[in-house]
Amino acid sequence: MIIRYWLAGLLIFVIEIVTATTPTIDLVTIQIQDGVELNRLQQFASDVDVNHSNLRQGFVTIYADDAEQVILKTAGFNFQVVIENLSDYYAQRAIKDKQTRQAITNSMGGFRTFAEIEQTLEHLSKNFPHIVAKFSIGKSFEGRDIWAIRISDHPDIYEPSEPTVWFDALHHAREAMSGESLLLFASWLVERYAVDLTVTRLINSRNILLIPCVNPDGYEYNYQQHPNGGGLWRKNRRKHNNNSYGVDLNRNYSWEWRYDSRKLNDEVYQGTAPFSEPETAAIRDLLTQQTPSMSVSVHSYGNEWMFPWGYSALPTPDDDIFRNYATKIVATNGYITDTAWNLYGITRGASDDYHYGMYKSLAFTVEIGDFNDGFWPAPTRIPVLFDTVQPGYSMVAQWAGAWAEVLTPVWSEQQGNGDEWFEAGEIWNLSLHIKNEGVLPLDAEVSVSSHSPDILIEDRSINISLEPHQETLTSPLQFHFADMIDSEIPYILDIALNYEGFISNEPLKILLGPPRVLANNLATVAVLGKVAPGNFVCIFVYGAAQVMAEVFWSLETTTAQYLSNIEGAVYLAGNIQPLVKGITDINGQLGWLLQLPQVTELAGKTIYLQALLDYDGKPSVSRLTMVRF
Ligand code: 0X9
Ligand code: CA
Ligand code: ZN
Repeated sequence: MIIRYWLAGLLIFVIEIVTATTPTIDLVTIQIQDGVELNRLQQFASDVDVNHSNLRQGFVTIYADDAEQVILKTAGFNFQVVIENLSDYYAQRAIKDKQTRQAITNSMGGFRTFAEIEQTLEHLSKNFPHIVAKFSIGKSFEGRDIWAIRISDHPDIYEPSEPTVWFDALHHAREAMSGESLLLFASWLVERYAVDLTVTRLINSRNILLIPCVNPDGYEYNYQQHPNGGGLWRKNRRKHNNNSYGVDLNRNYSWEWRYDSRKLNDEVYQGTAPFSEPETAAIRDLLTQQTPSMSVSVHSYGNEWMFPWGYSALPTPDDDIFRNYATKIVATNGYITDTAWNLYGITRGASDDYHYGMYKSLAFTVEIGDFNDGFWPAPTRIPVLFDTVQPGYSMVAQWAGAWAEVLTPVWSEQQGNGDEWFEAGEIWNLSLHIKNEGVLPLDAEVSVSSHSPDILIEDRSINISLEPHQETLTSPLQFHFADMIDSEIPYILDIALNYEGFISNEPLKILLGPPRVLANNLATVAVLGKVAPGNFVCIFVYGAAQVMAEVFWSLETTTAQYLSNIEGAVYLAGNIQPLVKGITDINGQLGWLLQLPQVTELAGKTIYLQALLDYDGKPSVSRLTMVRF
């Protein structure tokens, strides 16, 4: 039973007795002019839930009930209620959002309940037993299982010879997108096994450990209080003897942990001792057994990708390495990156400091989503937010061992006309520029092969040994281009990378002959009809009359990386067969009715179309046309 004081409009104190429900919480912003005011707020609000992520814009957000708002108002803070009853707001938003889209099946405002998380893990391990195993790493305070899955070949055993990459989420019960992102990542990986060579290499050569819900009690508590999503409980559910609850699990790790006389009901209460909580103790024990080389702890929200330290302003000895990796990751999603200290001020006892301090595991903490997403993003945002972190998760998994990255190739002409274009009869040398992006040494055998009799490549494999972060230019391989070859045709060669017992291929695209000049009669490609999986659309080419035209396509992801591929997009591997081919009619048109592939994954993706035209034997390319699914 909670007794709550309430200041009514008539200036009368009414004592309201509320049984078994928590007071409703509003989202409040407070303008902060300077450090003095921030300190004053922190004193007043030592047990109020303050989020600092907007401090740079001159305000903080507070999750405060009425009683707390009265205190703040009395103290003269310039505050504004932005959203009344935030839990309700989140739940209503989810319902509204759901009505505009049918695809959402998870019941807690679009997110999985704890029971649904258990089901998902069960299904993954039943449907993909050769690469997924589920196990409990220990029990929560209230006795729930803290589940983990390992995605690897031989998933039922821990293979110490393979590097471990660690992902965990939901230290904080209300950060719904964190756990969801790991479950989506698990599906993303297993669906690509034996389909995508890079993902297959990853699964075969790593222990990929996922712990989607570190705090099942807090998560379940939110479900009981707010079954449609929107719950705002953060900590675990340890019962203190004064009838308040919870320890902040991300303050309970032992690295530079300090007792700092926080109140029991403080949102960041650190516990009586490091690892006083069964949830963090379970993580600690798993870490000693299956120590990762890299880890990601997922939270929300803030669009941030941070790294240690959180307890100190000093840079870690590996600051350069952290920054290099993080910079590559945020190039894919536009998140902010820095040390936890620089982004959040001092935080002691957080998981990333422990992973790194104790084991030198390169540990990141991610805050998914922006201020509008909040703790319970609208369901339609779930796939979008997943796309912001999936490339980063994949990169971390790649870098956790040895990882060969093929950089821009270096060509030099040995015999030919001296210009920079590959032409019939010429001989060229290719040196591959390869970098070990991973944290473990790389020993690889590299070779290049051609599927075309027009390109003969010296048949030799090259051995390379690279320390972490080291790069090399291989000794040159010789290329002969046949005397009689069709110019203007894109050739896709294979770079085979053989290491850690697995061969993966990367495409190397080359174009023979000087680049085509855009003709005066520039052609365009148009798409008529609704671009959606399974739909029929008309593809038209408009150019000059009686011109030979072929339309090529390429599919790119929505991440920022696609920009680098636009140029030459028609030449991507797998897309070298034209989609439409023919001769434009007397009006300069060529049309085709086409059924788009029935793949839901295309939703939100962009397809590029480009026509290759032949004006009296002079080839040219059309403008690039973008169509969005
Ligand atoms: O306070 C936290 O635990 C994290 N923010 S959250 O809003 N998700 O609660 C930030 C932790 C920053 N410190 C470290 N990463 N060490
Ligand atoms: Ca394995
Ligand atoms: Zn958090």
